[in-house]
Amino acid sequence: MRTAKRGAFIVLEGCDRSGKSSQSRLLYEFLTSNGYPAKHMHFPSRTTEIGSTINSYLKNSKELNDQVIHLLFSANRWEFLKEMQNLLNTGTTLIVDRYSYSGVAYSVAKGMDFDWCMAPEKGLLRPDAVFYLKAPIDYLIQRDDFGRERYEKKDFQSKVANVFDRLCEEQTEFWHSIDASQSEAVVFEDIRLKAMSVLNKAKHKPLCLL
Ligand code: Z5A
Ligand code: MG
Repeated sequence: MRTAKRGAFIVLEGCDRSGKSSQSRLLYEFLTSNGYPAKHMHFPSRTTEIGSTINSYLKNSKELNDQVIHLLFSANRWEFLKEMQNLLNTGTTLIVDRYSYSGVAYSVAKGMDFDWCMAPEKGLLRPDAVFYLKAPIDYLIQRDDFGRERYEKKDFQSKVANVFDRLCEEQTEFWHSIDASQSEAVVFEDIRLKAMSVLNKAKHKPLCLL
């Protein structure tokens, strides 16, 4: 893979309502307004055929077994692999709202095997950094709109948080835990500083695979 001045691959992960979409948007806007080529992406991408099936499942209008929906979430990321690779290799930084780790966390929280859940992610791009937005579930469930979709239940979210905690503890070289209970501006300042360091380091590093 090319190594010259590529863009950085930054992922935001965390439980529902932890602020991933708000913070990834702020980071994207900060980068583009300061002259850094960047693209903001979100998984699941509900725009493809696979994404539309995932949307129906999340909105409780379609039933699928746990293995099938797990593989569809993964397939949805595979749909974008080439595009992501091309963008990174031509110098665009990707700010991605949820990725493979959400895939693993939500399925493992249902009781599925960790290694089985990780297997279909193998061969996708590995992020340069994962910003894990962490806050107590009791606090997050008070934020707007919690409870509308399938997984938005307190006990389930606590199980999801346990998996994210485990991933963060095991992958300290590129996971960064961020205190998401602070104000939006304080959280963003933390993310912005960390992101700039990631951008500088990623420039000359080869892209790695999961
Ligand atoms: N899922 C899966 O199972 N497998 C997979 O592989 C993938 C996903 C990729 C949909 O995801 C579901 O898909 C999700 C996981 C599963 N589970 N559920 N349900 P989604 O990303 O489409 O979900 P979403 O509804 O767009 O986002 P979210 O995670 O629920 O929220 P968020 O993006 O983390 O938060 P936000 O939208 O930025 O903020 C939420 C609210 O809090 C909003 O009113 C903000 O103004 C407020 N907020 C944000 N930050 C703050 C601070 N710092 N202080 C106070 N208030 C704040
Ligand atoms: Mg969101």
